[in-house]
Amino acid sequence: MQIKILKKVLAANDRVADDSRKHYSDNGVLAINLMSSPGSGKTTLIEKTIQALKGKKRIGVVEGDIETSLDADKIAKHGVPIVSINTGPFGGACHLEAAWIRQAADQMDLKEIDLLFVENIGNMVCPAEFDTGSHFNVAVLSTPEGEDKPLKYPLLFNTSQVVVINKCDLLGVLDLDLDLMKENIKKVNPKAVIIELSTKTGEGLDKWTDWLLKELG
Ligand SMILES: Nc1nc2c(ncn2[C@@H]2O[C@H](COP(=O)(O)OP(=O)(O)OP(=O)(O)O)[C@@H](O)[C@H]2O)c(=O)[nH]1
Ligand SMILES: [Mg+2]
Repeated sequence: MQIKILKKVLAANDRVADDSRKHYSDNGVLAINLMSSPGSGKTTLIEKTIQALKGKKRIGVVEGDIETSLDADKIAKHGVPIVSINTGPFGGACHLEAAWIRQAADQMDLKEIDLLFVENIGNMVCPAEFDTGSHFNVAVLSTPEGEDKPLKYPLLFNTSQVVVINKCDLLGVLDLDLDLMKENIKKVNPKAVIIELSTKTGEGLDKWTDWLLKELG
């Protein structure tokens, strides 16, 4: 019975997601869903991308968090359209559904943006189960999290077209085997585009913005 209900929820979400994807495309918006464990650097990556693409591309953000407007406040300082979704008052869901994101996006003038970032709720499990209606899923994996995470949380990595390895500035002080981390990503998703960067130093950020600009056309 529970399985049947979950299947229904996912099927309903998939329908909204497909409709939203078309809606974003029709309005000339590329939607990117960022997923990761808490603290890998999703918000920082969005902030640095806004700064890097200033004057070139117009960015809007849907910020997902269980509680607080802390991330939304950080993004708002950059003067871009931002709508925050807190799931705490509605049972504290650990993921975002396509319909909630669509409601948030509908509060923006989509004609005024080129790129919509969705920052999903920080965890490596639930967000990967729900199609958000975005065009691309991006997993952010930071170096201190360890080489094994792609193997332990495969769904996140095989539903993501891009994996950003963040906090590469820390490689010198960690015992991380970066080659093994990349091997493990490829094991669960051979087609994944892997981008190594540090939002702190800015190294590698151009590879990320180049990928975005290519997809934006
Ligand atoms: N050293 C280093 N620190 C970083 C880097 N990127 C982000 N951080 C730091 O990591 C911490 C968490 O970054 P956030 O951007 O808040 O992470 P998040 O994924 O948005 O976290 P949640 O929204 O809680 O899931 C902050 O203190 C950032 O300053 C990086 O490339 N190098
Ligand atoms: Mg964040």
